[in-house]
Amino acid sequence: MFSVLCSSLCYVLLGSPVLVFHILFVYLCVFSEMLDCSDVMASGILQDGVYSVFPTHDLNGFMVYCDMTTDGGGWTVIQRREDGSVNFFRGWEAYRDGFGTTRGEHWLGLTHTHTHTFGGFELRIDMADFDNATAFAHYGDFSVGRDSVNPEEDGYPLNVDQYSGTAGDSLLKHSGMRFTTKDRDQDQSENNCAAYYQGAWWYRNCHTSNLNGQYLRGGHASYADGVEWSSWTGFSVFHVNISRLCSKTR
Ligand SMILES: [Ca+2]
Repeated sequence: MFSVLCSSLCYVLLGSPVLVFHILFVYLCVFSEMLDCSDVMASGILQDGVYSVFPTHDLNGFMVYCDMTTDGGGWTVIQRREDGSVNFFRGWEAYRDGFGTTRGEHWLGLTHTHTHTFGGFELRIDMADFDNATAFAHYGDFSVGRDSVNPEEDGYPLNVDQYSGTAGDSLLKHSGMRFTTKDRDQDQSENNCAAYYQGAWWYRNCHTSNLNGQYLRGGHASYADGVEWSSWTGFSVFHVNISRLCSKTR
């Protein structure tokens, strides 16, 4: 009875029940697309891999690597270093748009990370050294450019809070900072921290972590310009072999 009534009403309002069906179908399709890896997991997909996600503020969507096994799964990988195969010493446009390969070393990109972490997200950073020792840092609150009307103009500022983990905190001092690359200095140093420390990060003056720094393959004599997480690695004794930043809906 309801469907008959609805069809009649729709027909009167819009002139064609076919058009109504079409609108309803499109609506369901748009809203059944996955917002992030948590959403992919909630749909019953439990395998690590590359999936399309469509965050609320990015209806075109993009491909991400989802980790469905670590710490409950549902993690979207934002950054991965593991073998030094990809050059991370790049400029603003590369860090804004992303680079590398989703299944290997890559940076998801500041724009995608911004749209993807728009609601309440958490951040997990997993690291390993060259002796296969591992450590992690978890932040219960994470976003990039959350309060920005124009996030690129604002420099995609980082927000992190609520640390826990085994690696120690090396990121809270970067909270509130804008992103600096070798060709866009937005840090609080008189130098360009990205050029000085061979990376790209939410530098202050300059850093306690530098996970986009040079892949130096072990110990290094140079100061703080490798893949660094100072509360775990120090700055020059050895550097991080594997690093991975992941985010998940809170
Ligand atoms: Ca500066």
